[in-house]
Amino acid sequence: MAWVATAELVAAVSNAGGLGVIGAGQMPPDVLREEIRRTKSSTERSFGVNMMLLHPQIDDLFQVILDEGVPVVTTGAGNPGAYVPALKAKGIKVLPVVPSVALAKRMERLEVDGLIAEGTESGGHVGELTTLVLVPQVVDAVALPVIAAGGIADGRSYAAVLALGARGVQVGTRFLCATECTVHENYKRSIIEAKDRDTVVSGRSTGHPVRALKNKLTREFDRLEKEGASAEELDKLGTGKLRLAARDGDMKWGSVMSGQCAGLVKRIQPAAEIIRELNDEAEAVIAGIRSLESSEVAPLG
Ligand code: TUI
Repeated sequence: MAWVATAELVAAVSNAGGLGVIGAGQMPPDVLREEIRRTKSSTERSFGVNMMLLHPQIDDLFQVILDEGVPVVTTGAGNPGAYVPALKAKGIKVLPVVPSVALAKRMERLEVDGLIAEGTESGGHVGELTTLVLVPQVVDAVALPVIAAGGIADGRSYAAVLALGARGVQVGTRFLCATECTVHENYKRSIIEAKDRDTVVSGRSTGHPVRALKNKLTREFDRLEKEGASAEELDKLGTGKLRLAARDGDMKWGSVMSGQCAGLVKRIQPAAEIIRELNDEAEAVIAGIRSLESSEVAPLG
């Protein structure tokens, strides 16, 4: 997300063996150009940029991507069909986020390189289906590699989505609490203190539902939605609110976007340590399941 996945975090993730992804979100084009350049100066490794397709200057942002020669582009909050040919012509790998099988199939016809199947557990802009049901249906529907997203914060959920057929994971909320993540410390503390039911989805009536930690802003959203406020009014209330939370640390009126897995995030730690823990835990979980097969309590006999 913009103001969250900035060059510092992206370079740290890529340097630790992951694929760091800059969140272009609501960034102006010149700020995105600067983030890409800052990332390139901090890592020799591959990295990506996530393009939020509702951005009012989305054409200009894609021009920045083409000019700067980014290795990987992921897209969110819409259908990136119009931009895929130009990206592919430049040799840029394209991985759209899909919330449904229908969009997954449409993307496969455009010959994208892979898909990110993102369940509604995730933070920010969300679809309807859970990761548990979305990932296997997308895996069955396409021949592309599928990355799972939404609700993945530890080695158990990582192993679980591998079982569903995913080839990798996209992790958001846990990296909010990476040492290198530049969000305000209030944001990190709110994630660490969050419990299982502390997120809510606002703005369903606008067509752009967003999951965030419950606060005064989400309650005001609820109130206005119940009163039948227009999509314009609601969009206006949401504008600039992620920045307010991430940069200014306003946990009351900022949009503290977070996945439902915030309750699993316990501490601030370096990105490299998060990646190591995820890998080690997933391996241990998979080994544990294998050992169950030969034990007396094997569920399948
Ligand atoms: O995009 C995200 N997460 C985000 S975007 C964001 S900033 C924002 N600003 C204003 C309004 C809303 C959000 C914060 N977090 N995740 C990827 C994602 N994409 N989740 C769901 C989708 C999605 C939804 C519908 C992708 C495609 C889609 O297609 C509809 C269609 O055209 O078929």
